Amino acid sequence: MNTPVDPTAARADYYRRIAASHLTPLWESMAALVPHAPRSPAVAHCWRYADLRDALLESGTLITAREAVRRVLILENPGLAGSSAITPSLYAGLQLILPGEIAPSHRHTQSALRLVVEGSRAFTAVDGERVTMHPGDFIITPSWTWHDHGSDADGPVVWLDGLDIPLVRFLDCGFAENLGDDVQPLLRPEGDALARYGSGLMPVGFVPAHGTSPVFAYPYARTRDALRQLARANSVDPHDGIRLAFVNPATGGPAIPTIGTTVQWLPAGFDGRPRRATDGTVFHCIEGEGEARIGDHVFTFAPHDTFVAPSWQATSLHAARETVLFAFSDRPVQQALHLWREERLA
Ligand code: 1HN
Repeated sequence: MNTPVDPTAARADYYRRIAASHLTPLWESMAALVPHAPRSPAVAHCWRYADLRDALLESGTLITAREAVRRVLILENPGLAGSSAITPSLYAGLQLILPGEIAPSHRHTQSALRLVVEGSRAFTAVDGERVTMHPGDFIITPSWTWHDHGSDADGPVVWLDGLDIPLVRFLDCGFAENLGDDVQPLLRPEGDALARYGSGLMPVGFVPAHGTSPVFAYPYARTRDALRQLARANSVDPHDGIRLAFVNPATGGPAIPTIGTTVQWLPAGFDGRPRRATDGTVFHCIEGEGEARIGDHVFTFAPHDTFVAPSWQATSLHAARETVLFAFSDRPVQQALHLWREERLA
């Protein structure tokens, strides 16, 4: 009689032998590879500005913007330690610039967005045009455009950066270069892009140079006016309040091809219904205060706080006061690939 084979031991021995040839058995990992529904390694988290502001300002005593190139504290998802990512596809950070500093000009294939958090009269130059920053302004650096930052402010200026760094890393398509000079030459006066492309008008025969919105700065004053006007219409979505997407006026599509960006207004006392979607989303409170319920987590948020809702975790928003939230996600990428899903819950 042969000794019966212990299948567990035989398999373990087999896995060890094939591993030497860089082979692994699909049947051991199939369920994890093809889950029934998204099980994001990212976790819900809230970064409270009041808790981190001192540390951010302290970075200004330790390194200059020039030496750092970009003086940023990365908002790293606790579930994605070591990845510099806030969701599996997106990066976020808080950038500090002090009076008189320069963050030198460079370009990269990663797209970037800025949402100004505090301080006025810092500026960024993008592709030959400068824009002065004010709190709540939404500013875009399209893929492969020169950009540098500076500050004429008399105090610190901070903004939230969002980039598609993890996505570009995943696709192995990143390129970057330095201009060599600190600042790029300015080719147009400030305000040119907004007048030319962002006033419900468009140059006759305009041919876009790239997929990103030619309006590279969306001033908060205009955004806030639009929300103020719409708030009077009394048609508030039970899940989203009044939620508008920043768009490329040349296409009607997203302002940034790889990053969906929205602003939403919630009335005082708003008790939002939960929804979940496959695009893990970063929220930033511009005004107001409230509570975000994300999966099993509950976070209270106040102005300048940033929180993240991972893919497919039910999320509801509740406003103690009139509230404005900015948000960004990889939704345009998922939609282009026909992968995006949403569920609106009761
Ligand atoms: C970058 O260029 C900026 O231009 C901010 O402000 C953050 C993170 C990684 C790589 C490039 C900026 C960045 C970045």
